[in-house]
Amino acid sequence: MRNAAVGKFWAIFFTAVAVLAVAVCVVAPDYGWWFPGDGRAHSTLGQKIDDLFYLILVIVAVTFIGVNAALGYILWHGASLPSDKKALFSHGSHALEVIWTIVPAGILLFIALYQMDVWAQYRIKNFYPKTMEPVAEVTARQFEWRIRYPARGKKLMPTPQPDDVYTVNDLRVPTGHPVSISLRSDDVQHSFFVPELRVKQDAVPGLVIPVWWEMTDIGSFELVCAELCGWGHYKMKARVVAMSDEDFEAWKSQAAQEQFYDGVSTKDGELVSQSEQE
Ligand SMILES: [Cu+2]
Repeated sequence: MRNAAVGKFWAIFFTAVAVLAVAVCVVAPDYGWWFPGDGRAHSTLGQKIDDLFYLILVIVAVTFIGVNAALGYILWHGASLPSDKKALFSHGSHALEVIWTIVPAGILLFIALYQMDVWAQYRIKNFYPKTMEPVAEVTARQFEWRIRYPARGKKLMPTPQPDDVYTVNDLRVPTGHPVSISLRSDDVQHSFFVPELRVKQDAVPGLVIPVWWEMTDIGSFELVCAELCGWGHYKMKARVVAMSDEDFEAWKSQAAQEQFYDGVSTKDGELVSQSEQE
């Protein structure tokens, strides 16, 4: 015996769940629920990656709404039938099977081709920006990020130089033009992940991997390790600090001065020890 009221309740219930899911998705970008930080990508390529995400989301949403509308209709229709009416038995439909195989295959092929441009810019050297400033070498190790910068006005060399500037867990980069880092690992496999830039790259022992991006905003962004690399994996938290060109250069001078300070400095031509300064 069919109970029409119960049947209609479920029809409404399942439709309401789908409507709620769609509503949550519609407001999600405004609340920053999709993406980390304030919900915006802070790199140029990151914004293109987000566009791809939203494109796929729209395709999925249209499918979801279609499927749930059909489900709701069938539940409601079934509940409304007279209780002595027999159910219709179907062995399936060949034509339908073919359609719902070909259409998703076509959509997947479209996505695969459509995203190739962004993928190439992200990963293939020939498609990297022509003017790209190598700012630092970033070495992942258990359990921190060691960063080596060339001295102010100098180029980053593949091997350490006497006047290089070093930091730990503090990656400074200029904003508004493409920059790159050389990513290495000292021990095991790590992963360089800056969620707010949509940048993620494995650090592989023995390889020097260039990673580039272009900051769109000044600010401080979380850098984490995204590859379980040992007991202290969770500790590999650092910052990427995006600065203006002038601030970046000034910071570099300052950092070099602090690094090479030997406890004695000259003031009016005299040697002054650190304790005599304030
Ligand atoms: Cu790690």
